[in-house]
Amino acid sequence: MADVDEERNDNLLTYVMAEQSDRSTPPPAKIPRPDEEKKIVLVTGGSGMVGKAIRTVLEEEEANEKEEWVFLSSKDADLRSMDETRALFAKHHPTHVIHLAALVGGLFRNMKYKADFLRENLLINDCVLHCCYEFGVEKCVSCLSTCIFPDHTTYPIDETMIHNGPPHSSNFGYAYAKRLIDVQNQAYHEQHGCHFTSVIPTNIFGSFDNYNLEDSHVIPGLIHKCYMAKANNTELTVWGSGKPLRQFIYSKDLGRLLLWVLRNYDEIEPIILSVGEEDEVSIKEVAEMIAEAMDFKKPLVFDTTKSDGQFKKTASNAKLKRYLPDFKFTDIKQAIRESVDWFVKNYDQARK
Ligand code: NAP
Ligand code: GFB
Repeated sequence: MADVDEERNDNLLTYVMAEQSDRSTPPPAKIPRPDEEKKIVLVTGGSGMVGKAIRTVLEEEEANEKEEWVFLSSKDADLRSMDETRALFAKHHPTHVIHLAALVGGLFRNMKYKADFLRENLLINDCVLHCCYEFGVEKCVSCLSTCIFPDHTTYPIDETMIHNGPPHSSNFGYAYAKRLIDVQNQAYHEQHGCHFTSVIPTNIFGSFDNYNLEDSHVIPGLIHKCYMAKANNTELTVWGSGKPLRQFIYSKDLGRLLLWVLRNYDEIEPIILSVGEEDEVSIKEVAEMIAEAMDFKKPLVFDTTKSDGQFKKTASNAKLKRYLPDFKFTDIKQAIRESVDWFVKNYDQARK
C-alpha cells in the first residue's frame, strides 16, 4: 500500500512542481531596444477589413514616427498554435499589440459553425494574450463585438452588461469566446499587472470586407448581391424580413478610434465604439441605401424563409462620447457609397 501512496505522492509532487514552476515563471525579461521611445505595434488580423482600415488611416492621416507598425496575416503565423505565436513574438518583440485576428462571419456563418467559432477564437485569444504576457507587451487592445451582450437585456446596452446573461442563440460560440477576452484581460491585470484592454464595436463595414455570400455580414453581402442583380438584370433579394435594427460603424472611423485607444485609453475595462442610438437603421433601410449607391432601380424582395437573427442590439456610446465628445462619424450614406465604389473598382480582387 505504502508504495502506491508514495507513487501517487511523487506524481502529485511532479505535477505541482511543474504547475508551481509554470505559475512562478519570472516576469519576462526587459528586451533592450535601440530606441526605447519607439513603439513596435503588432496588428494581428492586419490583412483583414479592420486591419486594412487602420493602415489606410495611418497612411492618410495619423502616422507617428515614434511608432513602427507590423500588419500580420495568417500566412505569418497560425495564431491557434502557441509555438507559431511565440516564434512571431520572438521575431518582432512588440511593445504594443492590436489584436484583431479571429474567425469572423455574418449571421448565417455563425449559425452554422458555432463550435468552430468558439474553439478557433478561444485558441487564438489564449495564444496572443499569453504571448503578450510572456514578451512583456506594454499594452494590448483586443476587439470584441456588440453581439456578445446578453440577448434579453434593457436598452441601450452599456459596457457593464457584458456578462449579464446568455448572448443570442445564433452566435453564442463566437460571443462566449469574445467575452472571455474581457475575463482574460482582468485576470492578467490582477495576477501580473498587465495592461490588456478591449474595444466593443457594433457591425463594421467598409473596403476590403468579406463579400462571400454565405459567410459575409449584411452590408458586404447585399453590395455583392446588388452588383450581380444589376449585371443580370434581376431583383435584389434581402434575407429575412428587413425589420431588424443595427448600428453600423465605418471601418475607417473604427481605425481612427482604435489608434486613439492604443495611444490614450488607459482602462482595463472595455469601451463600446459605435455611432449613437439615434443612428440605428433597419436592414430594409440599409438595403435601400446600397441600391441607391449602386444606382439599382428594381424593387427589393424579402426572403422571409431566411433568419432575421437578433432583432436588435442597441448600444450606448456614452462612454466614448465622454472621452471624445467631438468625434465625427462618417455619414452612413457617404460611407456606403465609398464601400460600393471600392467593391466595384476591386471586384476581381475582393474576397468572395
Ligand atoms: P476579417 O476581415 O475577416 O479578418 C480576419 C483577420 O484575422 C485576417 O487578417 C485573417 O488572416 C486573421 N486570422 C484569422 N484566423 C487566423 C489564424 N488562425 N491565425 C492568424 N490570423 C488569423 O475580420 P474583420 O472584419 O476585419 O474583424 C476584425 C476584428 O473585429 C475581429 O476580431 C472581429 O471579431 C471584430 N469584429 C468584426 C465585426 C464586423 O462586422 N466585421 C464586428 C465586430 C467585431 P488572413 O487574411 O490570412 O485570413
Ligand atoms: O450582418 P449580419 O450577418 O449579422 O446580418 P448580425 C444582419 C441582418 O441582416 C440579419 C439580414 O437580420 C440578416 O437576416 N440580412 C439580409 C442579411 N440580407 C442579408 C445578407 O445577404 N447577408 C447577411 N449576412 N445578412 C452578426 C453576428 O450578427 O454580427 C456575428 O452573428 C458578429 O457574430 C456580427 O458579431 C457583427 O448583425 O445579425
